[in-house]
Amino acid sequence: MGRINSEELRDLLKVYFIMGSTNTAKNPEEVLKEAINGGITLFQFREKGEGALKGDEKYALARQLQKICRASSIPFIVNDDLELAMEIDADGLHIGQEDEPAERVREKIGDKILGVSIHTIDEAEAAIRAGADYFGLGPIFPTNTKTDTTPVQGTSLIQVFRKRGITVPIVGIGGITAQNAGTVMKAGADGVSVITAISQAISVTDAARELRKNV
Ligand code: 3NM
Repeated sequence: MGRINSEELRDLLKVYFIMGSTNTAKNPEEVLKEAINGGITLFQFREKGEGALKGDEKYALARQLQKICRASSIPFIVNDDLELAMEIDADGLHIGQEDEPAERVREKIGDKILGVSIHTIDEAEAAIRAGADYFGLGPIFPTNTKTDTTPVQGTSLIQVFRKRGITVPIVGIGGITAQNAGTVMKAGADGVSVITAISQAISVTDAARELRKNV
């Protein structure tokens, strides 16, 4: 199979929905199905925060959500849990700067998709050397979902990356909605990663559809 090529990945990153059980008051499986109906292109299982599931319960939810993704050919990425990603044969893993070093993760996951959260050019260059397939860059706008973020970056950092000649696929993250997604794309992102704008929407399907229209 080999590593995914950048062009295929750019298409997958357009509307990258991230969710764990703590991000919705509804049934996560139903939310994911509705989001897929609305047109999300990629999914990340991120089971974090107060009240997050652990152990067998976490694995069971991961398998359920993976099954839903598979039925619609949406790749399934696991956040920050290499063991889980390998155990269920996820399509990829997303890691932050505080997780296991990307080189080591790349060795362990083989050709699976590897996403790395980065905030500076130095981090980006190190992640490229380590074998990252795409970058998550944020927080672009203020967010209530993650409290330990670096300062809000706005869209200008994406432009800086592109001007420096960094061609790795990039998704913006943090406070992104259907209303501001267009500005993130215009700055040079290949897609947008969103939690709240989809997971807590009154109509999940409509929210995903609106985002898809605007990227
Ligand atoms: N990472 P929402 S911001 C998971 O800046 C995450 O790296 C961020 O959630 C980063 O779409 C963030 O609800 C939260 O704002 C994104």
